[in-house]
Amino acid sequence: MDKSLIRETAEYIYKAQTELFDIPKLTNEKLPNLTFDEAYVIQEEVIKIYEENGHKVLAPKMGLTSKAKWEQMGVDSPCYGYIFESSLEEGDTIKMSDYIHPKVEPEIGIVLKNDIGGSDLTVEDVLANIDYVFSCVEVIDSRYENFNFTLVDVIADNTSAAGAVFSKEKYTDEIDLAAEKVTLKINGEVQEEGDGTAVLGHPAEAIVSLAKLLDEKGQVVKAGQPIMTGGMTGAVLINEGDLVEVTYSNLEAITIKVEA
Ligand code: OOG
Ligand code: MG
Repeated sequence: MDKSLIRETAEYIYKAQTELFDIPKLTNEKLPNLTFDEAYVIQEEVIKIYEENGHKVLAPKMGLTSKAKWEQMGVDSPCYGYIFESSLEEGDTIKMSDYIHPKVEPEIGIVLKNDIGGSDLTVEDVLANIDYVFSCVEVIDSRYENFNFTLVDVIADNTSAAGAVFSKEKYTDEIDLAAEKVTLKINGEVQEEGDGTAVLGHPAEAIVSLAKLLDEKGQVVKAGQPIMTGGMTGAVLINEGDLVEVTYSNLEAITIKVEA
């Protein structure tokens, strides 16, 4: 793919992301033969455009790490994207007007105390290097019509990253993340339930997967970044007026009011 096509495609996605309109997935017509490596190159260019516009990368995030998500989205390979400092929603409200067609998904976040990486990293290595964990709700907002995409499309679109709400609590004591249970309620009704084993068997496995993907680019997973490990359940579309309540067995509950 030549440089001008990469830039043009990244600008197309950036415009959809920031001006809030949906677009057909790239593989429909624009780039039917888009490869995995090209998709990450487009994603990198999208991130670059955000940075040119004053946004600061906060952390990488993993996506499509659970069977619940694979079944819901029809894509069964983990992938990564990035969130920005500006992606973090302050307080306990979000606005529909900031999004195209947002969905929420409960996740577990991990912060490392040391940089770790390599293709032979293990869950034990990750566990030995955790600084703290936290609960989080990702607000995903695919730029593609009806959240319809293939793996390469969603990678180019920065894995539908849009917003996130983090718990205030940071847990430095050991918590069995695989056993951690979560319930997602909307307006008092249970929509989704899951646990940490849903995330590749253990949320730390998402960091292993991230390390492998980054290793191919000669990069490591950095200390200090709040990394979301991927939806533990299917994601749920939200609407104006909704009250989203996510409760965990040990981690802090997160409540979000959806405003206009
Ligand atoms: C892709 C984003 C996936 C997750 O946690 O699985 C993701 C999507 O479902 O739109 O962030
Ligand atoms: Mg997610």
